[in-house]
Amino acid sequence: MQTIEVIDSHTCGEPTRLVISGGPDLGDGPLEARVERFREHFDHYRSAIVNEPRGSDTIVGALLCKAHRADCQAGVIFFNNVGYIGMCGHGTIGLIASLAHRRDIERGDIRIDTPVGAVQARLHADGQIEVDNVPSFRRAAHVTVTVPGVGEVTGDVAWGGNWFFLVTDLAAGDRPEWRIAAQNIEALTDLTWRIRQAVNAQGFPKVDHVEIFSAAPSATANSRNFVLCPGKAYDRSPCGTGTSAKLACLAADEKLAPGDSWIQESIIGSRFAVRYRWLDRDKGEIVPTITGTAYITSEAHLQLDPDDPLCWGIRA
Ligand code: PYC
Repeated sequence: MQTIEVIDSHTCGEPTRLVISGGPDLGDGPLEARVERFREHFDHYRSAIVNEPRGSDTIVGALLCKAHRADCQAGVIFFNNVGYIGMCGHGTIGLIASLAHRRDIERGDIRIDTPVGAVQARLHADGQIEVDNVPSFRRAAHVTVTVPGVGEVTGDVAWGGNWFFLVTDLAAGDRPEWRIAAQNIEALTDLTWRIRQAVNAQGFPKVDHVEIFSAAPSATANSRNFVLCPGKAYDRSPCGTGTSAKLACLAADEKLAPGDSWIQESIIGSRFAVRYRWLDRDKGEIVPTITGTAYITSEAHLQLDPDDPLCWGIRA
């Protein structure tokens, strides 16, 4: 019987399953090469760890690895129900909380290697975790796509560690079912899935997350969002990489000054506080900082029984 040691946590409601030991041996080298090895030769581990019957469509897996970059103390590869993602904001907060829970790290700074760059995390005494994300930028502004059954939708394409299409307030017209509210999750999932297909077909094949924004119901947050992840699950958290992409757009439009706080609320009402600094103003590149908290939900040893016909998970 093979076992995989994991720590489960949630960040603003979005789960992370950190693999401590028993995961695939991806060898050494840059993390971008190791994630390709994972995809090509060990994808059954991804499915065993996050898919049913041990997991669910919502769980983001995080394989703890040795760093390749000399200035990093640890490395991580993130994955979900359908594949691999570059960076993950809620997942990094979950990783730090889990390492602190194991007493592997103390309060202070830790630099983490990922397949899309290094990120700097800080664990504070009150449990708050800050993550300086990878450089983020807007690739294209005001892109209009024709979405079957919906009509024309205009949004921005931006990078925040993953590729996003960001749309503001589709319910402003006469479509109350697209209001960003928990009772509309099914309609919002269908809408954002259609938008993603249209965006992919109409010039941006790499976009794998779609994010819709509106004003927040309370004056204590700047915005509420609904984020569709690549495997059709919605993000319960405000999405760290998505909010980084949003900050890049706000910075480019001069709607938020460097250092000013932005409170991003998720569809379930959970929140990240975020800010940015310019990295290269001419190129529109910012460094976003995401602040949030994660809670440990379990420590477990996943059992991989060779007699179990669903040992490697139910694959879509
Ligand atoms: O927090 O960056 C994030 C994220 C990506 C997918 C789910 N959460």
